[in-house]
Amino acid sequence: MKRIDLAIALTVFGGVLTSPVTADPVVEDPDWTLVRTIDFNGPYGVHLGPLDGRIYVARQASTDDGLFRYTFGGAGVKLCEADRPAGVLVDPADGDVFFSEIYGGAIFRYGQPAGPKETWVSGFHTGDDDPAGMAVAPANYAGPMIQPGDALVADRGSTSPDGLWAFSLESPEDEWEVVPDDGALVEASDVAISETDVYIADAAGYIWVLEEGGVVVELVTSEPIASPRGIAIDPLSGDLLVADGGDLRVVRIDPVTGEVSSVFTSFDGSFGWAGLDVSADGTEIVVSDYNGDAIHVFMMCDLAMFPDEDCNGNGIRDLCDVANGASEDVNYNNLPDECECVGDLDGDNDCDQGDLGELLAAYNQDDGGDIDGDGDTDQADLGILLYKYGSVCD
Ligand SMILES: [Ca+2]
Ligand SMILES: [Ca+2]
Ligand SMILES: [Ca+2]
Ligand SMILES: [Ca+2]
Repeated sequence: MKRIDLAIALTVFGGVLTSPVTADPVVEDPDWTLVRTIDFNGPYGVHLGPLDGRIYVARQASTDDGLFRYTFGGAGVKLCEADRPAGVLVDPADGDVFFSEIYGGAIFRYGQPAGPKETWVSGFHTGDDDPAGMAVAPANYAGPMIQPGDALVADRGSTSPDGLWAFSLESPEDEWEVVPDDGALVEASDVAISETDVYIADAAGYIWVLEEGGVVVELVTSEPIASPRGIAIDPLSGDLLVADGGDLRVVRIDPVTGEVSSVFTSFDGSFGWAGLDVSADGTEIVVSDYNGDAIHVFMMCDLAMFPDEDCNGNGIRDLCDVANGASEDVNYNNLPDECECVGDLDGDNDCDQGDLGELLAAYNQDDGGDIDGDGDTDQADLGILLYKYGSVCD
């Protein structure tokens, strides 16, 4: 694993400040590789976009708070300002981004592709709320209390009302209480939803399972989890992945037997709320190390599992090539650039004047010159084209 030198990319595309280098966590599960560590001041909630394969992260630090987006191989951009944001969720239906702000006690939507930030749920209980981690019920959800497509948010409510709330991703100010303040939750930080169950990470040392009527029952585990702060469901095994802020590790929990095993250990600092996510295909995990000022990206890189994902023939899964910096990916499509003709908008196998003309014709108009895959033609696309200008492809 190597750290990416972001300075080069930042010079070309603009970006965000980085912070000092931290110690790397230890990978305990041989299926996984730490492919990249992003130095990032104050990462809180993290989320892997199910549609665009990008990393969404909430910054909660002393300065420059906001919602950010990183590509696996590239630099980050700040999408919008936020005031001490916590959890992040991307709507799998349309890519809209939702994030919670704990002090104001509200949820906001950042519409794709370019915003703006809008208030989505302005209040839960009367009094101080602390909405944190969120999740959306999958299309085949058949568990208690909510319907497929409904979202849940954990309301930590440290010294004030807490609970679990549902809300709609389709219409604003459409929220309803699922677990009330007088329920068993103590410091609900994050939530995950399988096809059959809702699991709540409680930083006071519990994993809860939701039942009908808004009752929660503790999941008994083979060893204590000191402080669950982030939770996600491994789509490959159905296991729970939990960021344990007490013992600074990520564990796997079999939800049937309660058996616990370590996946990653020895993180540098404590986790924020909702600081863990796994991709929809189960082969990428991101973890935000809040006090360590780092976002860690883990992937399954064994080519035996991905025989069709080695376009550059180097024996390593291409996504890992991109993330660990072995291959450039200036157009952010997670495909090594040596396998494609970046900047060739007119399809004649080069990047030259003809391509520049197409880009300028679409500039600030439509996606006709969209090279970085964010649905528009703007300065970022022009920067990539100029970077590749004059190249001829095989
Ligand atoms: Ca490869
Ligand atoms: Ca590429
Ligand atoms: Ca061309
Ligand atoms: Ca673009």
